Amino acid sequence: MPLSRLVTAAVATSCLALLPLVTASPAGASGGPAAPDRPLRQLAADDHLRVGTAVDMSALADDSVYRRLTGSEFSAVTPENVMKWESVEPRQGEYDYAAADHLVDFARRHGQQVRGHVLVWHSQLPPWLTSGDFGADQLRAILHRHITDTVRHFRGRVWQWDVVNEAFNEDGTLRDSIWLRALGPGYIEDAFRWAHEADPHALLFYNDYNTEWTGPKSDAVYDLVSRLRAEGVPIDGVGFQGHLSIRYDLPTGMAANFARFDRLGLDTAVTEADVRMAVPADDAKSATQAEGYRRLLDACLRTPHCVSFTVWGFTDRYSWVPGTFPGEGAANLFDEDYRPKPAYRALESELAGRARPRSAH
Ligand code: 9MR
Repeated sequence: MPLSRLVTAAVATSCLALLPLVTASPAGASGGPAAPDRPLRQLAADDHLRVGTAVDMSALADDSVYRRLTGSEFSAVTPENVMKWESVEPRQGEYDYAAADHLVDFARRHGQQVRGHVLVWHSQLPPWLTSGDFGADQLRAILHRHITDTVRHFRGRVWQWDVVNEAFNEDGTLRDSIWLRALGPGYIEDAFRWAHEADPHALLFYNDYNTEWTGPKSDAVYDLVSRLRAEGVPIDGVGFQGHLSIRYDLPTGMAANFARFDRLGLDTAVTEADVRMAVPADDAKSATQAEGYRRLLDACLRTPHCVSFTVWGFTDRYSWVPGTFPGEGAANLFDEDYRPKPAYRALESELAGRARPRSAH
């Protein structure tokens, strides 16, 4: 994708009609924002789609408006951080699943599915593991045990697992990581086999970013999952994270890219959608952002077995973006005061305007 072309005002003006229809009171104030007419989860159900959000557990505990919208707007949740290795096994052999269990219980009470995130990743590993000076055999045993214990713990309660996350570089080569270095590329198929043994009913996903469109990275993912399918490795789906920025041209050709994975017999999902911008936001940027969200959802809805569309947080009040991209933010569906943005309205009208039939592989 070309990196430098700036968005044009033409895109911006086309969406100015999508003004927020409801107003919000600040977080925590009694009442909070009026609920939209039909929440996203209801509209998505008509299209046989789960609509999800990543959940920040501190916000869920402390902010009643956040808690209410998490339950009312979404039919799936992903723990933003609390199922990651550094959270569930901060000291070797001492598991702490309390925060993740709390979210899984919340999901059950609200009729939501859970995306388990994440089993094998190069990031957010506990220090005992990264500085442990383990040999290859030991690391293989440690990884096997982590996958087995964690998937067993949530057995029957997690719908989809991100088994392997972000294993590729932008040029399609395998990312250098503790796992690749010690175990070689075979760690990927081992991880899927071990996860399947621990919960044969969970849907097992490969998940990555900048793979929504075709290019060296998504081609590499395609080659990998084609081979895994051909070899009978238990992989069920591919997740496209969907972290976009309006600094670049919005991606095109996403539906065609998703379709080739669908044709392999795999489910697909948008797993971490957000569309960031240089702050402060203005009407033109918000309209471009809305179009970014709309395109991601459109690609999913056009793909027969795209089973869920998850946003990586839903309010600008809590977002990973400003901490990672200084000067950027405002990436979510609701602003910091829980006012729905044009992006929310774009998803709403996209969901309401479709009638996607149920489809099974
Ligand atoms: O949103 C997560 C943030 O709170 C963490 O600090 C960060 C650490 O790497 O991870 C963020 O979530 C990432 C996700 O787990 C994998 N894909 C990219 C996400 C955004 O960085």
